[in-house]
Amino acid sequence: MFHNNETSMFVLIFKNHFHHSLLEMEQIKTIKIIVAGDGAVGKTSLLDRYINDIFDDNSLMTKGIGFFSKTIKIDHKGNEYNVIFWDFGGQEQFRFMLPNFISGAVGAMLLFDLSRFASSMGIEGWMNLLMERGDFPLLLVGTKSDLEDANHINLDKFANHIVESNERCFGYMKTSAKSNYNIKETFYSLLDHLVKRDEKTNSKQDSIEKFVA
Ligand code: G3D
Ligand code: MG
Repeated sequence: MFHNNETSMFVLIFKNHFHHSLLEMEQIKTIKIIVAGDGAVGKTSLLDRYINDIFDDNSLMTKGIGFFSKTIKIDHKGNEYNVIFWDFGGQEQFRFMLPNFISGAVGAMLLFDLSRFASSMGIEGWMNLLMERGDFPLLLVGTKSDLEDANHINLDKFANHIVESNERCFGYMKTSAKSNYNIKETFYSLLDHLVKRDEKTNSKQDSIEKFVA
C-alpha cells in the first residue's frame, strides 16, 4: 500500500503515538488538525517552526503524509490537549490518502503563499474538498510574509473576502516561518476557537467520538 519506507515509518510512528494516546484518553484529549494547501506553500516549515522552533532552508519535500504532535495547555481550565497535525505532501501518487487525511479532523489550516499569487488559486479547490468531507472550522493562513513587498499583488483582500463569504472559515492570519512572525498566535487562534466550540456544543462523549480516526 505504501510507496516507500519513509512513509511507512511515518505511519508506524503515528500508530505508536496513537496507541499511547488512547491509553491516556481519560486524562488527555487527542485532537486531529489538518494542514492543507498547495505544494511548497510552506506547510511543513510552519509546523516545524511551531513544534520544533526551527526553520530549515533546505527542507525535504513531504512524501505522503507527515505527522507533528504537541501537548498543549489551551483552555482556561488548564486542560492539556494532545494535538496531532497532519501535513499532506500533495503528490499525485498519494491522492488516494486524501479521505484518510480529512477524516476525523476537528479543524484545519489552509495555507497559501503570500509571495506567489498562483498559490491562492488552489484555495478554492481545497475549500471545496474540505467542505465536502467534513464540518470542521478552517483558518486561512498566508505564509512567507517576509517575502511580501509593495510590488506583490495584495492578497489580503482576497483572503478577507473568503472569510466574509464563508461561515466555516473563521479567520485569516499572516505568518512567516522564516522570521518567526505570528506563528504561536496563529496556532493559538485555531486551537482557542476549537476548544471554545467544543465546550459550547459538545458533551464529553461527542468529543471523544471526534478523536483521531
Ligand atoms: P510545503 O510543506 O507546503 O510543501 P515547505 O512547503 O515547508 O517545504 O516550503 C517550501 C519552500 O518555501 C522551502 O524552500 C521553504 O524553505 C520555503 N519557506 C517556507 N516558509 C517560508 C517562509 O516563511 N519564508 C521564506 N522566505 N521561505 C519559506 P525550498 O527552497 O527548500 O524549496
Ligand atoms: Mg511539506
